[in-house]
Amino acid sequence: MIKVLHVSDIHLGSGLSHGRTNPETGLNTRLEDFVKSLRSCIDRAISEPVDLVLFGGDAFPDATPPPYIQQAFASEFSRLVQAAIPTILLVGNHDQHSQGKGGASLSIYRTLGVPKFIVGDRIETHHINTANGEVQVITLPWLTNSALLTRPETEGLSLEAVNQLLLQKLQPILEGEIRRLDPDQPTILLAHLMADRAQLGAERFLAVGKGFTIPVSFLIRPEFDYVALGHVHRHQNLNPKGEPAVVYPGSIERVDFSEEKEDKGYVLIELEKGNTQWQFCPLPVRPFLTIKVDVTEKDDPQQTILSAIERQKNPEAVVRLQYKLHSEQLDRIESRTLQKALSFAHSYTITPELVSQLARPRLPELGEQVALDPMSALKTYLDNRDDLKEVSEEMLAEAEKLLGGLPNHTDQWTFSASPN
Ligand SMILES: [Mn+2]
Repeated sequence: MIKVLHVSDIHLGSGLSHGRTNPETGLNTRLEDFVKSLRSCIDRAISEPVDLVLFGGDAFPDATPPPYIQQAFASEFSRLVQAAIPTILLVGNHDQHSQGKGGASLSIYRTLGVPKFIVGDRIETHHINTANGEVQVITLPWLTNSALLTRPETEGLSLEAVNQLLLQKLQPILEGEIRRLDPDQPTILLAHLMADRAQLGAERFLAVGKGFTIPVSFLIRPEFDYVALGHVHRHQNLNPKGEPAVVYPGSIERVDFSEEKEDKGYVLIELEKGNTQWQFCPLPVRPFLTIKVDVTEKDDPQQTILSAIERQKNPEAVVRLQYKLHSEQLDRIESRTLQKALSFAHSYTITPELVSQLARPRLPELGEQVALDPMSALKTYLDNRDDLKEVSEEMLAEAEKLLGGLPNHTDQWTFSASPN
């Protein structure tokens, strides 16, 4: 049996706005939190010890992190070098220059020839000799259009068509790797991708729909004993009822408030042909807390907010207070008092939202009796919005494009992953 630790989406240097400067170290406390989480993962890898560490990609927010952040990452991973634990660093979208190939922020590990370290920046099968036997790992880094397609091939195509084309190109390449596998050896696919059935965490906001989506059926193959994924920040297994497990460990710390309710951690795998087990190991990460109050109906809005804060006092938490009020309640809120009440928190933000008391009247042209096509409805709306006058032409043109590009069927996916 081969023990593997699978960790992903480290994003060291993200979410610094939720931290403050630690006077003792001069470092942002959120960076320290992320490093602490990473340290726990590496501690576990060494104490087990595992035979192999797989990093699923996205080391930093971008391909050119400042040196002190690079260093924080390197000092943790260098402990695996000392322990002689083989490690694969897969290249995610945040590790690439937007147009370039290769893992810009991770390629240094290959350049330096770090012993037993592999940088996965292409589709390739690695045969790794571990203390407990050999294991095969196919690396599938984040794919951009330019990795497999040329410009003339994609010109004028819709996003969906490019997606299909990319999959058609990827399939025979992956198939080629699979055919060359040794059927007796345990095998892992290590991939940074968006799978079609994944439930999104913060990645929805981090990657703004630039990439393409791969059907889970494409990844569920009897040749694989475990599919190690990176990219989506919410931990999940995309093949809960079958083999192999297709697992996103998720990010190791909360990158932003969209991850407030998610558990964070890494995955430990006991890899054995035909009998692979895995478990999610949670990390004790910093709590995020949203306090939402609607005081529009309250006689004492300030006290209502203060009581809501009082119920939630957790000095470890990153807190955001969001409250709704009417404009005439404004002078009954003292922001200093609110700030003082929140000063227990690790950090906090306050966002008031003014609720207008005049409900916007419906445009008579858009009443219930009138049936309009989407373009006429948008035009009517824009005709009534003087503030949008300057962009209305452009908006109409873009809307036309969007509507024109819509497929006339609801079945969005027709790709088949069957071997033939
Ligand atoms: Mn990613």
